[in-house]
Amino acid sequence: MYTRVWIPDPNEVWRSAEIIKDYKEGDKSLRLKLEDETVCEYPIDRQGSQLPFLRNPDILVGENDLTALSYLHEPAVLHNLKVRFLESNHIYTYCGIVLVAINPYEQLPIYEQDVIYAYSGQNMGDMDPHIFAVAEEAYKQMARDEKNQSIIVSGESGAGKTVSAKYAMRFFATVGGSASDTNIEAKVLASSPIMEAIGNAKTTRNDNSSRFGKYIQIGFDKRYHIIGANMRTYLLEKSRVVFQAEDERNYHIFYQLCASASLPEFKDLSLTCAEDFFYTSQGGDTSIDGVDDADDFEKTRHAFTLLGVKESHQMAIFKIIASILHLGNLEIQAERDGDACSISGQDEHLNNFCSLLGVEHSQMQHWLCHRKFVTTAETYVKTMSVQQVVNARNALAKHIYAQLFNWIVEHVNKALHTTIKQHSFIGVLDIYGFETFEVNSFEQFCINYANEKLQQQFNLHVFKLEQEEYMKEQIPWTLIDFYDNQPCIDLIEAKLGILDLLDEECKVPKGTDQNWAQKLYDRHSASQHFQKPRMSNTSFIVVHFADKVEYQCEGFLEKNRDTVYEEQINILKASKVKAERLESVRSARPAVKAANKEHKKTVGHQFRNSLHLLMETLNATTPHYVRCIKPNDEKLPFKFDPKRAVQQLRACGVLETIRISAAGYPSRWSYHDFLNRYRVLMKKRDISKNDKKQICKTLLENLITDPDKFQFGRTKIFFRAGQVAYLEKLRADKFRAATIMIQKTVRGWL
Ligand code: AD9
Ligand code: MG
Repeated sequence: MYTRVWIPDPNEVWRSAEIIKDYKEGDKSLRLKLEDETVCEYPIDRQGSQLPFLRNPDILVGENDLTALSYLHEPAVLHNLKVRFLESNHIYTYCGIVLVAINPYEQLPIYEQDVIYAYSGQNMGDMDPHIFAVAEEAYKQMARDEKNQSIIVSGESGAGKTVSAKYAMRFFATVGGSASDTNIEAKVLASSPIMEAIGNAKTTRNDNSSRFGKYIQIGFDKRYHIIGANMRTYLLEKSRVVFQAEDERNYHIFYQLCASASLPEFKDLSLTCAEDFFYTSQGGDTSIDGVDDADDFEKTRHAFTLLGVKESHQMAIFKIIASILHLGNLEIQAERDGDACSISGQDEHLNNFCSLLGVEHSQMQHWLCHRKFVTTAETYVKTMSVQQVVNARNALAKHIYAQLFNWIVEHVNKALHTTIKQHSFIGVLDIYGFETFEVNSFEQFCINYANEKLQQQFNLHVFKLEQEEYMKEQIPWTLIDFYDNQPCIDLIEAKLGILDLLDEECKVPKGTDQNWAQKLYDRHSASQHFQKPRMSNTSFIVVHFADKVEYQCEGFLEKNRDTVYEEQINILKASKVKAERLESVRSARPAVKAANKEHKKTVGHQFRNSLHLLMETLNATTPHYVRCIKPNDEKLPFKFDPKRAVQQLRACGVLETIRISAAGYPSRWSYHDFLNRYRVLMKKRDISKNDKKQICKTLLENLITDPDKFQFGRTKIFFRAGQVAYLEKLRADKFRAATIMIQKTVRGWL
C-alpha cells in the first residue's frame, strides 16, 4: 500500500496523491500518482522538511469530531468537513469543543420540535453533532455546575449565525418552558422579529444581514424554567440609515412601513413607496426576492404587541421612522456663492418631519442650514455649504435612528424583565465575524478588534481545558506553546495604542486622518503586528490572528467623533412627541440619559468599554462555541467551495484549535476501545492477562519505540499526532498478511 498524501492545489486547495517511490534522504523530489492516474514529480527540499501532509486512514474519514483525526492539519480538516457535507449532507461537525456549522442554504428537516425533544437530556457524544446538542450541553451544565453559560456564535456575513442563535433560543424556549402562563418564552422569541426589523438589512452578502452585534441572556429560575431575558447590543451600523451601496437596502423597517403606507392609521405619516425616498432608494432595487415587506410589517407589529408595546407607542415609533425618511428628502438650495443654503418654508418634507416629531418648524428650518460657533470672546452664527448641510442632516438622521434603536432595545428589555429571582442564565452571542474587504474602514477595524478579543478568550479557554484534562488523567503536563494575541490587542487598546491615538487626534482642533496616520507610523512601526504599506501614507496594516488587514484612515476621525450639532439636538429635546413617549416609559429614562452622557465619549471608547464588559461576562460563564461557515458566495444549496471554506476556517480559529490539539496529544482512546481495535496486534500470551492497562502498555511499548509518542492516563491512552494512523497501518498489514496466508493455505488444499 502506498503512502497517501495531500499536495497544494490552486483550485481545490488540497489534492490527494500517492507516493509511488519511497523517499530517501537527499531526494529532491517525490514521485506521486494523482487521483486521475497521472504521475508527477513533487519538488521537496533536501532536508525533506517540505514533505507533503499525510492522509488519514479511511476509517477516520467522516468522523464527527475533527480532533479524532490522527493527522491533524488543514487538508485533513477540510476533507473531512467536505465529505460529511457533500456525501451525507451533515452540516454539523465537532472540532473538539467547537461546533462547526456549514450553511446548507436549504431548509433541512432537522429542527422540528421532536428533534428538540430527542436531543433534550442526551449526552453530547451520543448524538449527531447539532446546534441542539450544544444548547442541551449548555442547559445541562447550567444545572449540573450551577454556573452561567454562554453560546458564542461567530462566522462571516451570511454564514448562518443569526439562524443558529435563533435555533438555540428555540431549544431553550422549548425545554425551559415555564409552567406559569406568562408566555415568557414566546416573548423571548418575539424579540427576534423586532430586532431584525430595526437592525437587519439586505446586503450583497446576505438578504437578512444583522448590522449590529447582540448578546441575549436568557434567565432561568431554580427549576431551570425561563423567567425572562435581557439583551445587550453592539455597534449598530448607523451609516446605512443615510447611505446604501448598490443592491443593498436600508433597515427592513423602513420598507415595511412604506409597504403599509396606505393603511388608514398611517395617513398622517404622509408616506408613499420606498422608491420615493432618498434614504431607501440609493441601492436601486427596493425589494428582496421572496420577501413581502407588508407581510413582515404585520409580524413586526404582532411581535411588538406580544411584548406589550402599546398601540400608541408603536405609532410613536413609526412616526419617528417616517420622519427620518422625510428628513432625507429635504430640498436644500444653494445660495450666494455656494457658502450658504436654505430650505423652503413650504418644503412638504420639512413640514412632515416637524409635525411628526412635534418640533418647532422655523427653528428647525434655520438650524438645519446654520451653525453656532462659540469662542471665548463671542458667539456667532455661520451659514453652511450644501455639503455641510447634507452632512449635518445625515448626522441628525443617524442620531435619531440610533436613539430609537436604543429605546426599542430598552423597551424589549423592559418587557422581558422579571421580578422573579434569577437563578442562572444562558447567554447567546451573535456577533459579526472577522471581515476584510477591498476597502476597510473604522467599522471593520472595530469588528476585527472584537474578534481579536473573542479569539483570545477562546484560545485561553481551549488551553485551560486541555490542561484540566491532562491533570484529570494524571499525565505529565508539558507546556504547549500557543498563539497568544495579547500583543495585537495591546496595539489596538493599550495606552497610546491605535484607539488612544485616534481619540487624541479627535480632540486636537485641527486634527486630520492624515496626521493620525503619521502618529501611528511614528509610534508603532516597530510593532510586529503593525505595518505601514509601502505605497500609501493614508492607510495602515494590522496583522490580526486571522489575516493581515489594510485599513484606510480616511473617515476614521469623523466616525469616531460621531458629532451631531447641538442646536439640532436641542430642538429635538424640546420635541413634544418624544417627551410624551418617554414620559410613559419611565424605566427607559435613565438609559437615555446615560446614553446621552456616553455620547460625549468617542465611538471607539464606547466600543472598547462595551467589549470589556462583554469579556467580563463571558469569562464568568462556561463558553460553548459555534463557528458558522459560508460554503459558497452564490447562496447555492450544498455547494462547497474549498477556497472559501479554508479562508473561514483560518479566520475563525478552527485551524488554531487544531494546532493546539496537534501540539499536545490529539488522539485519545479508552483502554477498553484500544484493546478491542488492536487486539489483532497482540501476542496470545499477552491477551490472556487480566489487567487491561498492563496489556495495552506492553503492546504499545513493543510497537512504538519513542516513549514520547504516548502517555498512559487514568482512563485513557493519549497519542501524539500520527500515531493512530501508524497503528492503523500495522493493523491493516496484519490483516493483509493473514489474508494471504489463508489464500495460500486454501490454494495448498486445492
Ligand atoms: V450576518 O453577519 O448577520 O450578515 P449571519 O447572521 O451569519 O449573517 P444568517 O443567519 O442570516 O447569517 O443566514 C443567512 C441565510 O442563510 C439565512 O437567511 C438562510 O437563508 C440561510 N441559512 C443559514 N443557516 C441555515 C440553516 N441552518 N438551514 C437553512 C440556513 N438555511
Ligand atoms: Mg446575522
